[in-house]
Amino acid sequence: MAVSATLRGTILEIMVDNPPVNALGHAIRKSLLEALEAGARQPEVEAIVIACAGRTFFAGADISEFGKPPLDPILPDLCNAIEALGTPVVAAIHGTALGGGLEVALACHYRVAVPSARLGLPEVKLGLIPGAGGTQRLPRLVGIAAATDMILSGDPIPAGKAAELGLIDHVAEGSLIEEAHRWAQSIADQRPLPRTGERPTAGDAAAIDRYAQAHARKLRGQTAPQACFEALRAAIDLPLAEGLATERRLFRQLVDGDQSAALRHYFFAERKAARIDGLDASIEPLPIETVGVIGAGTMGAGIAMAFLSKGLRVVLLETSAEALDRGLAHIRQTFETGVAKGRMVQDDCDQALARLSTALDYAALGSCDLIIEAVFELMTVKREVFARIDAVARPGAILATNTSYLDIDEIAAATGRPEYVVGLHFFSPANIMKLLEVVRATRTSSRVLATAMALAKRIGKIAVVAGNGYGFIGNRLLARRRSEAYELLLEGVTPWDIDEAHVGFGMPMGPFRMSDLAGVDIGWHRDPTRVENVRDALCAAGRLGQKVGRGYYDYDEKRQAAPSAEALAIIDAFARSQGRTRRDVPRDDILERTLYAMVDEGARLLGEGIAQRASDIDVVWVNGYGWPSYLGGPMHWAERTGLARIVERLRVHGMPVAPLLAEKASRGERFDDPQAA
Ligand code: 3H9
Repeated sequence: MAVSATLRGTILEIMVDNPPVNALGHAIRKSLLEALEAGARQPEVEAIVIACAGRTFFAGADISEFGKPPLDPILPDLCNAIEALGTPVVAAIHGTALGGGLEVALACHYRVAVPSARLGLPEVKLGLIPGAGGTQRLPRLVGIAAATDMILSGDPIPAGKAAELGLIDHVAEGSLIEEAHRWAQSIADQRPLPRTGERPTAGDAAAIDRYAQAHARKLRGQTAPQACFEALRAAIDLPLAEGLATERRLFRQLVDGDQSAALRHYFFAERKAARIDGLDASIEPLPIETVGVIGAGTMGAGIAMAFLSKGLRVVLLETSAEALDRGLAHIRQTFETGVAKGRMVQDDCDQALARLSTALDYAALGSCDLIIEAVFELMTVKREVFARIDAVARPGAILATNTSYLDIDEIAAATGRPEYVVGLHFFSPANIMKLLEVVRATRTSSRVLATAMALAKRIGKIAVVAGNGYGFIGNRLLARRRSEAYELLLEGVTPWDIDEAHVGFGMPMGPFRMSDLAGVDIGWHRDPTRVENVRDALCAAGRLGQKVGRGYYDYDEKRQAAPSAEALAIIDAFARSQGRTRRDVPRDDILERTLYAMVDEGARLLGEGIAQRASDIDVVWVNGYGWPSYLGGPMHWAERTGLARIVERLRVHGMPVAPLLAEKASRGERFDDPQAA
């Protein structure tokens, strides 16, 4: 039985057991309501405790039910029914009380939680507002300012903070169930029951306006935050019943909209990315405790920090003491800033630094379980480094490369153990960015792959498996977008027009601002006499990007970008040297050509088996390249746009169409369905 009721003395304990996270699907809602109503009818029941079995209290509504017709009792009705009961109800919370789970708890008359519990309303991250009373009950309990923070950020708060805010009544230091029972007993005869309707909302709309102003940039383009603001205003202005009706109306609009569909797609996509098709799930990962990192530049230091902060030991190797000192100083400063900003406690910082050792000699890597190189992106250099690692690494150690484009089979061939070689493509700054492309080379063993995935999870990364092909998943799409953007430049479109179109679409930055920031010379052959594309022309003129104050844009001392006449002249001269003539490009074509090209490239990745599934490509672009999550990632967005339309427009533009894309479009099929098993 997923919902069971046990009478202990005069307290009825309702226990819900719906693994893995006690989502409030239809069957649970129905049984829970029946159990509550039956309990309230029993004269001997003085109070009711609702608790959950397994690892967590309710993690919210069942997300997979959204987009389908709602089934009674819907969650708002269940919550209203709980609050209306004449018998006091106590929520006993452990793990996470999220979304609809917290809303059930808010509808209860009292809340008891263990210190490790976390409480939150993450609906905004799914493109929704809390839809079962959260926007009305939470502000009436904790005030408008705290409720605005919780609802708009979507981030959960710990039990201690929740107790301070009055969101929970008692922190259970001992056994949750026992303390919840005692608490229930202690309040059993208190009347009137503390119900939401009787409470005014503390605070005023100024807190909402302040939040909206402070986060305007982050919330740009999204529908759910605006609806959250409106619902919160209703909590100030309207009586409870009307506020709840406003919330329901807004929730319905959002749940049927494109943005929530995209964010829900993304939620499942991220979880599905962890699965490797055809890999035996029972394979035990290899134990990894000590990681060797070669190269202490920005990337190497970032990778070292990613491991250090999650409890692993790191041996950092460089070719000179100066380079090591620079890397060490960078690591120390980053950790100390983390402490100063409250992201890390001093003790953890000290321990992380204590787990770090440095070396100038490869022999020091001999005891490492995993060795990862972050050296210069050149095949000859990588192969030389791998041959040296191979000579010192212990048998069974994993040898990883952080290359972003190079052929890993070729790198692996420099060793005598290609089955132990894998790509671990971190994104910069590696201590912050969540994405990790795990690249499976031809001979990478299943166990090494399984170890890489497990390790990624351990250090808090979202790992996506890619096959060994130029640029893997992320950079391959990036390269395709870039080459189409270069084409547009040659036809006379300015870099700023292209950037503006992408920012208007929802990207944090356009391709040319991004190139300036990363360095226009990334991947440049460094021969100023060899000018084969726009990038070469700019580099030859010393326009290497923001670091030198000039790239596609000119930068002032405050790093403010201004369109550069000189860059435009260089592009123009290069276009003429190629015999290209300017033409009028309609604004809509900018996005069509650059983004549809990416979709086409994504379809090629699927066709070649470099990406396992379309949703993996979405996870890479949302996490690594700032594709707005509310547009679901390029492949989901393509499906919403219509694959047939994309194919038609690619043909109009005279651009190639991948066979898989043409096939899916002509059959009216999707790429794949991340909710499917
Ligand atoms: C809501 O409540 C709306 C209401 O306001 C109004 C309604 C009218 N539903 O993340 P994990 C699955 S909106 C369905 O790997 P963890 C998940 O797909 C909801 N499935 O575990 C995965 O399946 P699989 C607001 C769900 O320990 C498995 O459970 N709530 C749901 O790393 C394990 O998940 C949220 O947004 C769900 N609600 O993290 C909370 N949740 O194994 C969403 C999980 O097949 N959930 N699954 O891949 C989470 O944030 C995390 O799952 C949680 C556990 C922190 C709870």
